[in-house]
Amino acid sequence: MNSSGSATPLLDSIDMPSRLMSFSDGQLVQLANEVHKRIIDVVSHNGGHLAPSLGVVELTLALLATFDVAEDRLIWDVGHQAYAYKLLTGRADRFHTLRTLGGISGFPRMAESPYDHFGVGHSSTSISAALGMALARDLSGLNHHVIAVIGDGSLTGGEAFEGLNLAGHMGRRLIVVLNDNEMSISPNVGALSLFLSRTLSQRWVRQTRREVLKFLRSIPRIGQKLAIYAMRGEWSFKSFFTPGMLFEAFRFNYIGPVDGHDISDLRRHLAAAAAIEDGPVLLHVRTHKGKGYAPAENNPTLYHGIGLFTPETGKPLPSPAKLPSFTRVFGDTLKEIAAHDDKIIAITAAMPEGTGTDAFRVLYPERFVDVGICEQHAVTFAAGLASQGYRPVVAVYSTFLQRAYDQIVHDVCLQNLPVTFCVDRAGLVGEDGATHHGAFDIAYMRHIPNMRLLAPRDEAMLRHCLHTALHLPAPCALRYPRGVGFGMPLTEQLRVLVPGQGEILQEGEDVAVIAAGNRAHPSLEAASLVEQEAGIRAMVFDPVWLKPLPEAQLANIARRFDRILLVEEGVLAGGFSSAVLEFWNDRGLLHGQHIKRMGLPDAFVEHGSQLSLREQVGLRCKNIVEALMTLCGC
Ligand SMILES: Cc1ncc(C[n+]2csc(CCOP(=O)(O)OP(=O)(O)O)c2C)c(N)n1
Repeated sequence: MNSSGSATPLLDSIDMPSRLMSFSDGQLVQLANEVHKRIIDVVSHNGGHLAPSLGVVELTLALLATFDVAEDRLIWDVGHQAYAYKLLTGRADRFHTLRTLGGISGFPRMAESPYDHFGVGHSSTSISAALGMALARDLSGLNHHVIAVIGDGSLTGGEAFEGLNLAGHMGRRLIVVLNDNEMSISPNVGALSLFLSRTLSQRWVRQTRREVLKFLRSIPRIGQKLAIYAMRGEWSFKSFFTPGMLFEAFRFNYIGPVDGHDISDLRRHLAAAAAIEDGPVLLHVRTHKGKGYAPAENNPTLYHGIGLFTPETGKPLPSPAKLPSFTRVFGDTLKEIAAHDDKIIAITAAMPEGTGTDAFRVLYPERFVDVGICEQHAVTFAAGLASQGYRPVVAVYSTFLQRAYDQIVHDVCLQNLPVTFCVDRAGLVGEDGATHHGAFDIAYMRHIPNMRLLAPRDEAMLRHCLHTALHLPAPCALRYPRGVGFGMPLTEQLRVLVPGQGEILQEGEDVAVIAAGNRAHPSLEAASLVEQEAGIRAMVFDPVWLKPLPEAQLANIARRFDRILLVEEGVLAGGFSSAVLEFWNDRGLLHGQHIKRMGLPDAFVEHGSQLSLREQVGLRCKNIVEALMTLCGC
């Protein structure tokens, strides 16, 4: 703490990011320490992407000391590493609200700050967006820099290569900073990651370079000239043996690798990159994920996205919930089923821990595939396996599966291949916000021919749904939410559910509640509350299958009830209740019933706790109670 009483005096003094351009390297080092502290402090209270953000503090400072982001455009890939950037671009006073309802977002958002030049959250988009901005700049006769910062994990996504490919072809002035920490959320995978980490050969390159120059200089008369000629070609020589070779093939100038924690070196190399006028340049920066905070450095996967923890020790705070998460139940059930079926292959797109397939990886390494951050590829790869008699299980978050829509249609469903999609984080995910909610999966899958869609209401049903999906000779998706289950026993013998057959959870005469997936239990609770409070007897029906719909049971409900409530945690537009209304309409079953639909609005829901967001959109038990009361005229 200094005499002003602040533990972060330099950080507090920054009113605009361009201030950093006049800082000495020493000041930037001090600032980096302050930024580290603030990030650790706030993330320990709010949770968030700690290790990625700590790993790029020095890089962020060097970027802001080199480029004027009031003019220059800076695009962070994924954007989970942009906490230091947020702190230094006018958001230090609000940084404590990170990821909370009404607070600042965990990802760059154009609506949040003029310094957030592009909204992100899903990976591998930065080069494409930056290239678009570079072309716009040139067409507008402007002269600013455009910089994309992309991690080595995000570089495994195909779109990144589509960007590199076009950038090399167009030859526009563009800077791509590759933040290479050899990690995705888990250690990075694929041939590319092996290629990028050719550290041994670099040492060899330096040694060889010295020896070659020594030899050339020793040649009488022409030796010195030859050495100069060779040095001119140094970058290409070096890049021939290092990762530069790859980027030069894409017609990028390549600089690096550079130590991503050495601020003065970074400044020098960023300035060199900025000076390159002819075409795109890739600056290869090596960083250590979690840098400066031992717990995160030692376990970057755990601290990639962490909940609350004690800053002094790094120890995660015990979560109040003792129940297993849907993710864990899925992972355990998959292991259980796979023990008797060696055709099952688990596939993840860079999220073994997040999807609960990490334990499967340990048991069946030869039947587990992490494809990298490439959901499209994961789906077609699974289709290939399924076409050869295997039973691929693609475990993926709802929001990321959006990317693979065409692959689901064209490669899986059109050929009716038995790929099982385990769609985690369906519904509201909470603090990660608008880029991460699983709002659209029902709407983007229910209209695809041959697709089956299951929505387990709790963790016990999740087990049966997975078992059922793996018995179907067809594509099937099951969607389940983020978070813990409802405390259901998990010992029941696995059963195969009958397609298109829902379950009446409670009988009633006054009103029917049709509640999909994780809204079934809150609906049951609401039904018991309205009975206690107003004597209303509500029937509660869980459709289980969102496709094929439980048509006979739904038809029966439409005939029996004048008041019907439909509840789902997905967008109303084109979602489950839309499907039910279409069905009732097409069968002539609508006869003036009072029907109310509850679901996600036609608007992007922002960030906050799951509870606060359910409150905001009106999907909590108490909202269901209110809706039932209103429907029944109470
Ligand atoms: C399309 C998509 N799939 C999955 C994710 C989840 N995800 C967020 S960050 C990340 C790893 C990114 O690795 P890298 O780009 O190397 O950045 P680092 O965290 O190592 O700094 C993944 C898989 C995502 N954001 N987008």
